[in-house]
Amino acid sequence: MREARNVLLVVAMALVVAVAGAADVLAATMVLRAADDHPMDYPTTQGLKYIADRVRELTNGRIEIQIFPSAQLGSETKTIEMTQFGALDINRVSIAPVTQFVPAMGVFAMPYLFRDEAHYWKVLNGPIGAQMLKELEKANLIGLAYYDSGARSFYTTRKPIYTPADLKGLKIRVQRSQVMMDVVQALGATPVPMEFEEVYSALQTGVIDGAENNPPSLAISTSHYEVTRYYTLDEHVRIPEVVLVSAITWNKLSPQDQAALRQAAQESVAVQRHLWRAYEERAMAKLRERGIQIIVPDKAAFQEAARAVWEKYRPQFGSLIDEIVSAR
Ligand code: GTR
Repeated sequence: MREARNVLLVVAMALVVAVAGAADVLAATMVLRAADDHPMDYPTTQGLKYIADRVRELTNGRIEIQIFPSAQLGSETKTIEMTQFGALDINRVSIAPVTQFVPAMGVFAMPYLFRDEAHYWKVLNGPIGAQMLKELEKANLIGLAYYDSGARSFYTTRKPIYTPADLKGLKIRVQRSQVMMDVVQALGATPVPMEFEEVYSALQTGVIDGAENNPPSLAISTSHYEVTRYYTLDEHVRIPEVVLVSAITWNKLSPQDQAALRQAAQESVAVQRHLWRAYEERAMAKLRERGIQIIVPDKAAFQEAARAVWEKYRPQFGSLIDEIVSAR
């Protein structure tokens, strides 16, 4: 009798342990939400997709990342705020709107700062890039990786732009960023800050005369090209994209899971950059096909006009501008 009771007890205990174990596994499954304002097949969103797949693999399925493309969760400004207070876990955004919350990041929006793509990656992958990611922490954001965003150039609906003088009197949409307002103003236009999602109808209805962006954003992510006639490749800024994690989410992760997320994000850079190159070519081909007039201006006059922005920001950014320029 006593033996039978003992056996029962052992079986009951084993059951309790098994159920607790299963609950443990269940409790450890975490779903993180990630946002991007581009469609699912865009290079940045595909970067997030790589992160999701790799994190699932590295954590044996304990961390599941759901991706919300096409600004489904809101504009960049709104999603950055959500990331700050933990309502969103992961967010891929342009650094321009981030400057509203982390002004130091504005150094990357200095016009004609990077000589070329090699210089850009040298800086982002070096100590300055790391220092800037650290700055994000002051705003409750963890920066995991930079993505390529090429160079931004002006596109207009009614008037071709050959020199900064042609921009005079034109209303040009800018991202929500004081630095970008200053850049576009220094180049001669009247900046109109607006979220990305509002630009198409503003171009169509003539609320603005143009905007500025890289070729894939103009020709593939959006249909802005449908209401655009001229694209002037003045390439005034090369603002990186960044993958952010909410510090609130970050602090809930074990060191191993943080490392998995970091590793996945770092690996995703090569994927994003590879796709980016193809998208730039595809975008330019599409613009030509659609009969958008592509203007290759003499950049010297644009560079000259843009100097005013460097001077304005030198007191704020200190030697950082020169350090970036001299990085080799
Ligand atoms: C794109 C960037 C988007 C968004 C957009 C804009 O280049 O990838 O995230 O910032 O520009 O102009 O709003």
